[in-house]
Amino acid sequence: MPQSVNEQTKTARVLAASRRYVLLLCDGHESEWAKTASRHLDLCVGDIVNYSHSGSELIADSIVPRSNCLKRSYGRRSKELAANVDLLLVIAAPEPLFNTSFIDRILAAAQTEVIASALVINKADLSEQLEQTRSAFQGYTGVVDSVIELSAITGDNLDTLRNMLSDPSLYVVALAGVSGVGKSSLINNLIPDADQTVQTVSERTGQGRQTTTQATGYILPRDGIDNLCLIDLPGIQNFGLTHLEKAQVRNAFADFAAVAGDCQFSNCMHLDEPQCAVKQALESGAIAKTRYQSYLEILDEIDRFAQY
Ligand SMILES: Nc1nc2c(ncn2[C@@H]2O[C@H](COP(=O)(O)OP(=O)(O)OP(=O)(O)O)[C@@H](O)[C@H]2O)c(=O)[nH]1
Ligand SMILES: [Mg+2]
Ligand SMILES: [Zn+2]
Repeated sequence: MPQSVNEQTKTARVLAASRRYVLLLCDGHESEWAKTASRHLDLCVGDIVNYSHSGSELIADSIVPRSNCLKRSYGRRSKELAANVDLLLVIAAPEPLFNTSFIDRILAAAQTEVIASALVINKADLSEQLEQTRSAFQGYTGVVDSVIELSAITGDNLDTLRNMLSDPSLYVVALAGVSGVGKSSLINNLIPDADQTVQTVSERTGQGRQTTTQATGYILPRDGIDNLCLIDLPGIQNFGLTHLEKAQVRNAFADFAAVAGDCQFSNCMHLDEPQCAVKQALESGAIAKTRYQSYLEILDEIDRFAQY
């Protein structure tokens, strides 16, 4: 086997990225800061880079092609959130934090990039609020691969999540959710020394530690298999999708796509077309009204962006 190239170039996973520096997971366990070779090398958490040594410094030279990239956008600006994601965990919490607009948008972004997803309802210890919200999140069973309820504080049902994360086909799992749902609390529960990484990242970026402002990858050691990279994505208010085509949005709503074969027109956008199976599913309650509302809002946003 030819070894010459591999001896010079090593690859590493990006755990955190600031303008000119990236935190790399080298040799599967050591995290070290590296300088990016060029300001045009736009890296995000989850990326795999080729790196080399320059004196005492590490240099991130180039990017290994991504299998996918979770993005959001507003107008012409688009932001890459995480790359090479094997599973997206959408973290939610009972009312008043149950934000269907955010959930539907990030699920559409994931579906477009062919990223598997699960919905995790945290704060299940708040039983009264949980009861009030349960019917809303049960509407997601036809949308995501699984829906689980747990509590990062009491540890209730956390084993279900641990089992899910012990799947050896997973290398990168991203956690996303609006601010306050408990993403960092969950990561701290799964990885007791996660706090130390936060310290390293905030020293470099000069940012505070309370609310997560930078996407950060944490390493979850696993028995007998490769470590898992868990990405804590910052709480996001406006999850824009103006980088998508309308037809992509239509295809990204998995519950709509499941019935759309029965629409009269194969290219039905489920708006004013006759004999639309999605509209019928909406009327019968098989598809949640909030899902359809999110869909209309995303299409409307793309229209408004196209006009200006
Ligand atoms: N009752 C209850 N409270 C929780 C639970 N998990 C987290 N919290 C609380 O919810 C608040 C927010 O938790 P964080 O982990 O900081 O939330 P986050 O999603 O990381 O928020 P951002 O970093 O702002 O995006 C904290 O006060 C936690 O103590 C839970 O399972 N039950
Ligand atoms: Mg956080
Ligand atoms: Zn239709």
